[in-house]
Amino acid sequence: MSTVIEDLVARKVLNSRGEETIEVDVVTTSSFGRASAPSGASRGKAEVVPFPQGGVDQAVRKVDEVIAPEIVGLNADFQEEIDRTLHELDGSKNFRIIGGNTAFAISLANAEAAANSYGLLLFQYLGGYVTHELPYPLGNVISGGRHTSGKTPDIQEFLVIPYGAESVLDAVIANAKVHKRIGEILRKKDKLFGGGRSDEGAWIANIGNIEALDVLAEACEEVGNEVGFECGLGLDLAASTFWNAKQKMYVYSREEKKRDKGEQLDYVLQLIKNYHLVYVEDPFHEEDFKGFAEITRKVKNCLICGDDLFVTNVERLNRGIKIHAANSLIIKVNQIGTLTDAWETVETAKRAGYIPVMSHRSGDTCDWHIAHLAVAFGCPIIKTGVVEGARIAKLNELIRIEEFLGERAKMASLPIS
Ligand code: 2PG
Ligand code: MG
Repeated sequence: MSTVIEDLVARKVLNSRGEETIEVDVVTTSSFGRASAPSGASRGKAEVVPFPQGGVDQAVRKVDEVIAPEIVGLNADFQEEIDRTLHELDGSKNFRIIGGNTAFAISLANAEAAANSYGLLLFQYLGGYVTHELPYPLGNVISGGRHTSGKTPDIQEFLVIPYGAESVLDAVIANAKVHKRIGEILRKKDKLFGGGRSDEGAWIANIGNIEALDVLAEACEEVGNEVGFECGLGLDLAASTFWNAKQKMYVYSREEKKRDKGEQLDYVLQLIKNYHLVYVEDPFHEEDFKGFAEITRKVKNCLICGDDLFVTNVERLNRGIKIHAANSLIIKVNQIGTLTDAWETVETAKRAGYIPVMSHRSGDTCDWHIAHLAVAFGCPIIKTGVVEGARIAKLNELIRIEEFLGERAKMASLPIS
């Protein structure tokens, strides 16, 4: 059989922040697959543990000494079996023994190896022949919060989603135009603006939350008029990062303002209304399921997305579904460890009418697999930045997938307008 695994090779590589991470090759009789793990800066508390004690070195050692002997000889076709084996070898509930990033890289490299063994692209192999819907790229254009330092907005990400575009290529180009336009506006506004960018390639500027939204709105409107379709506005508040549990307050240091739960709700609702936001991620801290339910009840035409809230974990998602907390969720495979786990979460989300958003991490590599996963898993949105090498790698791959699908390619439908 050409899909039998003959070798498993792990190595240390770097991510876009220059941090060490793990890359894995899965070698089958006839082909091979390679994947490397990204890493978050604003990680949810309930995420799996990225690396074992001893870091990447220890993870590589575990692959060589413990994991490879068990995986070699298995068939890459059986993704579930591979992923189950990873869980069994780890034995903990949160991958703290082998590391979630180790599991992630093996799981994904295995799927890629199987696809390559059949001469298929990953999205075709995972999604099947009928797969033809493409996601809208959602990208960060102004950074704040934990993704920056100094005098920047408290809100972590100011996002654009060109939901009126008719193709991935048009959408990706529109996002890049918005990014560029924002750079020009910031330069005009502030003579001291140095053109700095965050890990995700979004601008870092000495502005407040509202100013940043004004700049984003101006750029989206101008570019929207130029390209002839709607470029919507979004936010990732990453509210856990400025929630003070002792004081029970959201602490906006830039604004020098504190907001309790009720004030936070009013504030975000006001922003949604004033700026016609179509996407809001993590408006409350990661344990406030009720807050998510309340805001979801009160909005129309806006995705309320849970990232730190759900951490791609099906149990946490089910807890949210029960009370209608959020209507969308971030899918970061390395938050949960394996492809099988992530797929189960996506399926559960779709059954409950939640919109899954396939996502990069702030520290990422030029690994482009999430472009394939977004298409294969039927995620109508992919969140992967606008510029910067690791983001462009994924966007360019999406453009190639669109070309590959040709006439059959169709943009996904989104419940926003
Ligand atoms: C987020 C992500 C990516 P991180 O909060 O959505 O933008 O950040 O990878 O740092 O968790
Ligand atoms: Mg987030």
